[in-house]
Amino acid sequence: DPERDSFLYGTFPSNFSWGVATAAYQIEGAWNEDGKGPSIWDTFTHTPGRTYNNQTGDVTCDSYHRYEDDIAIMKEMGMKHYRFSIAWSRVFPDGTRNRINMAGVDYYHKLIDGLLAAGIQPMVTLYHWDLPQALQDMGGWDNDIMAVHFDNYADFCFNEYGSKVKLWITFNEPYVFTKVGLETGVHAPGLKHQGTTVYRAAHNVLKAHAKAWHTYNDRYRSTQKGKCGITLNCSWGQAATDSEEDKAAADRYMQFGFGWFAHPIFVNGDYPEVIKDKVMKKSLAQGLTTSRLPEFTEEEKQLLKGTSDFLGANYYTAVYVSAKERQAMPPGFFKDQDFMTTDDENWPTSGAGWMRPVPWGFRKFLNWINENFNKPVIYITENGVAEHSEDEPMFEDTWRIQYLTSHVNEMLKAYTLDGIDIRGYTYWSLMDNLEWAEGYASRFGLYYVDFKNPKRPRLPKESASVYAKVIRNNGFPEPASGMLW
Ligand code: PNW
Repeated sequence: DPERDSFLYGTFPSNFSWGVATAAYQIEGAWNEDGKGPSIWDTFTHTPGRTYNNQTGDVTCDSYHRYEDDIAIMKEMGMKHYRFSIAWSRVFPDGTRNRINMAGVDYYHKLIDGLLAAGIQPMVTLYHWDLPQALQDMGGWDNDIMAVHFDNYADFCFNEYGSKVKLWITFNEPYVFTKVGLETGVHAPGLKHQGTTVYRAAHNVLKAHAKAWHTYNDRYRSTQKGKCGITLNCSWGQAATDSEEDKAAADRYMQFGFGWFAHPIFVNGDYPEVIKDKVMKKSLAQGLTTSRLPEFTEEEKQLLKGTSDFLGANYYTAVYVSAKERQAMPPGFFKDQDFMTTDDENWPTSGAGWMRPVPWGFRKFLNWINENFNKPVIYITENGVAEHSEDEPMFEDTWRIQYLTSHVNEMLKAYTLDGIDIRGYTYWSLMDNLEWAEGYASRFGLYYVDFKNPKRPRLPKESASVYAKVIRNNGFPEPASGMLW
C-alpha cells in the first residue's frame, strides 16, 4: 500500500492547536501536602508489589512546586495548549463538596494564570484516574451515586476556573481505567471482578459524563463560551485477513474499545448492538437470567445522546484482530468479545512493552471514528512513544522524532485528503513522569526528567526541538530547496 509510506507535504489551518499532555498523579507529587486527600492511586502505589520497583507518585516531577518550570519549557517550544488534569482529591479531599481545600484550588489558579500569561491555552481533564479514596470506600465507580459526586466536582471546577478555561474534558480513557482497574487489576483500585464490575462502572461513568456536560451546557456555556468533551482511546484493530469473520472481529474490537463510550454519546444514547448482543448471549450461556451489561432507560438515553462538543482521541498503536470463539465459563470482559489480537514482528518495538509504532493505523483509526460517530470535531488528546531507561538520559531520541513526524503526517493526510475535522494535536508527554504501574523507566517525555535530583531538572531531548519546528511550520511545508524535510 503505497499511500501508507508516502510522505505528504502540507500545513494545517492557522488556528490549529499544538499541545502536550500530562496528568495530575503522574507529575504533581505533593501527594499529602496542603490538605490534599488521598486518591486510589496513593493507596495503590503505597501497597507493596503493585508497581514497578514499588515506585509511587509521592514526588514524581514535583510539578506542584515546579509548575513554572513546566510552563517555561512549553513556552520555549511554542506550545499553543497544555492538557493537564485536576486532582479531584486536591480540591475536594474526601471527594464530596462538603469540604473544599482552598490551597489546592489556588494551585490550579496559579497554573492556569501562568499558562495564559505565556500564551498557552489550558485544556483541562477533570478525571485522569485518581478517584478520591473516600469515594472508592463507598464502592467507587460501581456505585451510581458517583455520578452525583462527579457532577458536583465538575460544577465546582466550571464555576471556579471556567472564565479562564475554554476546553474541558470530563474523563480520560474510561476504557482503560475501567478495564485495567476493575477487570485485570493492574491499575488502581486493583480489582479483578471479571466480566461484571467493568460494565457497571462504565455505565456510571457514562451517566456521570452526561450529567456534567448538562451542567456545563445549562449553567455555564452561555457566559463562559467554552467546550466540553470526553477523551476516548483504542488501538487500531486491523482485520488479520480479508475474511468476513476477521473483518467482523476487527469491528467488534473497535466497538468494545471505543464504541462502548462513543456510541451512546455520539450516536443514539445506547451501546453498540454488537456489545448488547455478545454480552447477552454469553450471560445466558453462563446460566444468568439477565445480561451482565446494564441497560439505559429511555430517559437516560435522551440525557446521554449528544453530550460532547468534541471528541478527544488518544492513539498509540495498532493490532491485528482475528475471530476466535471463547468458552462461556468463567465470565470475562475479553471472553465476551470473541476475538484474538496479535502484532506484526515487522513493526518496530518501543520502550513500552504494549505498543509498537504503527503510523498508518492512526489514519485508519481517524477514518473509522469519522464514519462511525457522525463526523465529530476531533482533538487528538494523546499520541506518543517511550524509551525504556532507568536513569540514563537518551537525548538523541531518533525513534521519537520518527514517531512524532510520521504520526503527524498521517494526521495531515486524514485532515487534508480525507477531510476529517481535526482541530488540534497533543503529544504525550511534555516530560518523563510516573508511567502508572510501569513506573519511571518508561519515559514518554519530550523532556528528560532526572528523578534522582531533588530539583527534578527538565532537559530537552532532540525531539523537543523537532516538535517546536513542526509547530513553527504548522505542519510540513513543501521544502523550497527540494531537500527532504
Ligand atoms: C494513556 N492502550 O494510557 C494514559 O492516558 C496516560 O496517562 C499514559 O501515561 C499514556 O497513555 C501512556 O501509556 C494508555 O493499551 C494505556 O492502548 C493503554 C493504552 C493506551 C493509552
